[in-house]
Amino acid sequence: MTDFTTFGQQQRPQFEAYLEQALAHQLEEPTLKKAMQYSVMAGGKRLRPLLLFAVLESAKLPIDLNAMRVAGALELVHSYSLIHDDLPAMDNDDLRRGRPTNHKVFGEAQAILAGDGLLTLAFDWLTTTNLPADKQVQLVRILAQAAGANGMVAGQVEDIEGQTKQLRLAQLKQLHHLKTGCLIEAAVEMGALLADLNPIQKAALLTFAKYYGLAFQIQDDILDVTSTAAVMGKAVHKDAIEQKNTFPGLLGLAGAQAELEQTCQQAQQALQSLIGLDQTLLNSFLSYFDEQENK
Ligand code: GRG
Repeated sequence: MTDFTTFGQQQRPQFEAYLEQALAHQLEEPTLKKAMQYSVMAGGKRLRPLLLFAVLESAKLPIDLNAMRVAGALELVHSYSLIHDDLPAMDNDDLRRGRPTNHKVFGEAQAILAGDGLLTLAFDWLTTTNLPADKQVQLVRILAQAAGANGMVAGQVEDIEGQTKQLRLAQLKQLHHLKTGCLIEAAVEMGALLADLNPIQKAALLTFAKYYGLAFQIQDDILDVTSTAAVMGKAVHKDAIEQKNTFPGLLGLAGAQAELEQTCQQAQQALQSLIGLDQTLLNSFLSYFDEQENK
């Protein structure tokens, strides 16, 4: 039986080798190439590709070159979103994954263009697999809807607007559903499409992804509080809890932890309703949250 950690260790090297050679082979303009490679090849968990691969694995299907390219498209969009999110006009972050952010290295204009290049390249990749044309079109539509104006971009808008007002819990959940959940759901939906799953299996997987994405965000907010407390002491811990528009801010730390647990249970229940697929690997993706809590 493979668990999330082992699966990640097995899959990341070949996926990253795929990304590296595809970018090296396809990109021409040297400055843009460096800036795009800098962010895509900067590590990260590769969570969205791993989710897509795990859906294939649950259906006992091979992770072939088509799957690599489709998962690659997801990772390109994710990388673009992080580059743009870090820009001075957005979160104004200097560090990402322990390294200077893209705009700190290449300048703001090149970072914007690197993001533009990655977003566009993702759709190029989706239309250059060996899959039938109708599947390619469906993949393009799933990714465009998840990443676009009714998905991740809308989430970013709500996030920016939320900086000046207090959100209610339902609004906070909606914001995160758009900002991070949609792309996580797209990863699972694209996997389901590649695996030719039936509508009932697809619906169960999408429900799993919905709760998984939410759990991911609740945990990110909890870790912000607990890691700040660990590094800076209790006073900052209190400040971090009181941050508005976070799960600990709205529910308190214990309340956010209870919400995380309940959300993980809902994700698990969705998997239990899956018929005809091996749910063990996807289920183990939930243990990631326990592992992070105990770090
Ligand atoms: C700029 C249109 C636009 C969108 C940006 C996804 C996003 C929207 C911003 C990310 C900001 C952020 C820190 C969100 C919290 C969720 C989170 C921890 C995202 C980072 O995704 P991971 O953890 O990143 O999968 P790695 O580094 O593992 O790839």
